[in-house]
Amino acid sequence: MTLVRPIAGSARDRKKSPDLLARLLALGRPIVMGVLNVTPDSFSDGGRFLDPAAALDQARRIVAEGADILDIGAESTRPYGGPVAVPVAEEMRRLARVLPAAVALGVPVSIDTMKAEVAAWALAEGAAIVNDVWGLQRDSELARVVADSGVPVIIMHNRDAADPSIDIMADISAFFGRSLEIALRAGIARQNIVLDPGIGFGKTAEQSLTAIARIGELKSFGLPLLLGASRKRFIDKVSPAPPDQRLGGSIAAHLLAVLGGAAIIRTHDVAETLQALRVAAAIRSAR
Ligand code: HH2
Repeated sequence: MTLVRPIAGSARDRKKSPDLLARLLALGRPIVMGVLNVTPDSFSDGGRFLDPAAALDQARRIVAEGADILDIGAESTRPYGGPVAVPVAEEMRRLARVLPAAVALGVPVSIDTMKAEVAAWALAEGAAIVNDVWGLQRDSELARVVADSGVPVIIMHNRDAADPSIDIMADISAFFGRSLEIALRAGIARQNIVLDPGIGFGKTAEQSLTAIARIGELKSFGLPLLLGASRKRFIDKVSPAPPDQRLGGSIAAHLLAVLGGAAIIRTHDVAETLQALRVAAAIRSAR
């Protein structure tokens, strides 16, 4: 099987919906992105969905539960362990076993990768969004791949190491400024950019809490905001629990993020998150 295909004739030619992000945001409610990790080592579900049949079952479940976007990652970003680099061919091998069938489920698929080659291949296979946990700052080719295919991109804040002494909101803003310069210079349309403060990435637990509490300040960029607090370690710091028992904390964080201005929520627990969002919206409109 050839895993690496040239971009010409595939990603460029395949029809991408130029207004995908606008259409999602026009739903007028928070957008829910369900997480599928086809990895052996993800911090909360590593190994559970490495088997293609289990991965597809989970993809179907995420879609059936009502996710607006299916986010598939084949390399753990390992927010708490330092990334174990996965070679391009291995990342694509893991994805190849699930991506076509996942795309066929009919929900836009975002590809969680920091590598241009993987992104180009996944876009050619039908992925519709690129989710880069290094905000286009790790692989210098990734911005061009995104620009050429005209798809939305999620720019997430990240740091090599947490530094408790810094002003995390200033650091996030400066990082977004650099990423936006890279994106716009490469020709990515502003209306295709989503910003994400990167909960748990290069941040202390306190800084993750701050980033959620002050997410509203990031509205000054005039771009939609995404937040992914699902099962993350800051929850354990506040209320000790292993990753698979952090649903309550995840939902609390996501509701507050939406109140603060987040438009998209990235979660492992789609049904519960949607229920919480719906109830919160109903209560707000009953005032
Ligand atoms: N978090 C993780 C991975 N990708 N992408 C965005 N945009 N925002 C996030 O907060 C984010 C992300 C980490 O979570 P998970 O995918 O469950 O773990 P792992 O990277 O270990 O597979």
